[in-house]
Amino acid sequence: MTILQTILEHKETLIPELLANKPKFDVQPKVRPSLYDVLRKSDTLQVISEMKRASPSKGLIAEGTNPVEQATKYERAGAACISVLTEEKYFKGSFQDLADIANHVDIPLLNKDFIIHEVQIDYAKAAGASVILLIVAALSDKQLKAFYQYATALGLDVLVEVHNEEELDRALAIKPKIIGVNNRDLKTFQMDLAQTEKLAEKINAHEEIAFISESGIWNAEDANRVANVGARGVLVGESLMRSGNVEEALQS
Ligand code: IGP
Repeated sequence: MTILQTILEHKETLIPELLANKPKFDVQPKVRPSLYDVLRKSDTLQVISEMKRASPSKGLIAEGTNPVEQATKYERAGAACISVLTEEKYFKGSFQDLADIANHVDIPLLNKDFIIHEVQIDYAKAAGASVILLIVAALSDKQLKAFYQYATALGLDVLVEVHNEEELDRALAIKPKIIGVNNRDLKTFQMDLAQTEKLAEKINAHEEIAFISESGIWNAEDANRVANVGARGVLVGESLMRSGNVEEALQS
């Protein structure tokens, strides 16, 4: 069984509880800029900075980090968007992290989780997210389309994540506005920035799509490599969580 399958099976077991309870978060309503607009309008590479305490591939990354402090640093350092992991078992995140961050920052907020049911989209919205993630490798074509429409109808932006060409073709079929190429294979954990380079041409053929590169970005060289093939943004977790100086890391 792949790690992705393991995570998805665990998720399945949590859905009944979400369905049984209405989401209740103390979040002040806020209109955030659209991530799509931010990515499309800027001519410099944008950074989506992630709050990530742990991961199945790396174990603990920054367990004791205060999410609000981290997010505030990201916002001050010029991040375009903050990504918040809400998966609890493998990434040690929570919806409470997302809600707390939502009350303290004004930029777009991405809920990073493994969505397999609409109720998770309701929770993401209630906890203050303005963007959700749909992972093509985790969904059937039918689910992908239904969840995309569901989230869009709620006024959320959707980041559609792909890792290879087959997933990209499936993503393009729903005409998404934002596509992320995950350089990490969620089935094997193998990391290769060449995935972004391989898929760039096909994505760039769709002018209206804002395309970002996710995972494994450690320095300016990595960022330039994906920017050179047309990425408008990078999604960065581990290297920013480990960096003492977020400002410097984001500016380099
Ligand atoms: C960040 P990194 O290598 O900078 O920590 O990666 C982000 O791309 C990664 O956390 C991620 C992810 C995901 C996590 C990308 N897609 C899907 C969980 C689920």
